[in-house]
Amino acid sequence: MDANHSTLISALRNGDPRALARAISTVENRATGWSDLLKAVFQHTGKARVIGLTGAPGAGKSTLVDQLAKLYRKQDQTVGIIAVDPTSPYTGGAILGDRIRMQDHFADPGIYIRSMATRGSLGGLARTTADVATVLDASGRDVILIETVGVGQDEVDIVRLADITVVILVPGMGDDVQTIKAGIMEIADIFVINKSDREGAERVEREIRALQSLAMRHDGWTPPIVKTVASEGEGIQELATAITQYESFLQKENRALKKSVENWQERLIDMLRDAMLQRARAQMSDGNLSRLAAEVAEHKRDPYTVVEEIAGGKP
Ligand SMILES: Nc1nc2c(ncn2[C@@H]2O[C@H](COP(=O)(O)OP(=O)(O)OP(=O)(O)O)[C@@H](O)[C@H]2O)c(=O)[nH]1
Ligand SMILES: [Mg+2]
Repeated sequence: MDANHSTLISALRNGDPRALARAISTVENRATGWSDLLKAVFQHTGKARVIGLTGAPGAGKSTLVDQLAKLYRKQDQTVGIIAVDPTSPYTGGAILGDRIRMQDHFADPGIYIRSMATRGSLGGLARTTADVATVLDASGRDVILIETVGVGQDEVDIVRLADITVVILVPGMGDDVQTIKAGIMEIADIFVINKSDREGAERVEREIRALQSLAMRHDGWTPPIVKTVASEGEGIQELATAITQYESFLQKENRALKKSVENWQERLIDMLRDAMLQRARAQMSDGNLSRLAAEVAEHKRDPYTVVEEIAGGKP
């Protein structure tokens, strides 16, 4: 590691926001030294509470994240926010909204907000988000809030890296419980029914309860349901309490460690897949690949043997 890098790391660990921004960019863009940086800071991580918040577009995730951040700041905790932008064309508006809200915290270095683009994410979205969270953790942020739109596997993978997953539902709007992806329902540690000022909040609650009665979680935790009106700050304290209660639950019987082992099992496989693919690609020039593809297309060679040869043997 060069001197520049160690300076960056010590500034980062001292909570310097400029160092933080630079370190995150390095990791996000996979710029020179990104993996050395992560290697060097990893030992300093694992202290932050990572909270993932997911829900349909427009459910009020950003508003809720904003309110939670304010509450944690009142408790003198430092906050890092990662907003993972949805791929939908509505993002433009959402990003603008986020920017406007960010002004509230503009003068407060205790809140650091990073928006991440889904497109052009070099290392895979879930992987990059995890790495950015690691950098925030290393910088000494007490709480890391990750906002994602709960639409696909990517989001499920992202929330998997969180210690606590909050799934946000809203009454009406056609995104009732049934239409929310089953995968997302299963990962909820806490349910929030936001926009409870609207009609139908009770119905959503009944639907969640009905689903919960069908399948119990293997750890015995029943995710609580918190009703909020994020835009008015209502129910935020209750949400924070629910988060604390789940944290205490995790502390018992080594559950936090068990959960972390499970998460790392998934993440290590992801990382291995990336690393091996990169190695294979490095060994194989583009020309090589198209030559092999041509040979397979012309049935001169079978693809199974080709892949085995590149991977260095039978699996
Ligand atoms: N009536 C009502 N409106 C709310 C509530 N919470 C948020 N909103 C409004 O809902 C709109 C969307 O809120 P956001 O926080 O941007 O929602 P989001 O889930 O982050 O949206 P995306 O990031 O685009 O998916 C905004 O106009 C908010 O002011 C609430 O509890 N009640
Ligand atoms: Mg948002």
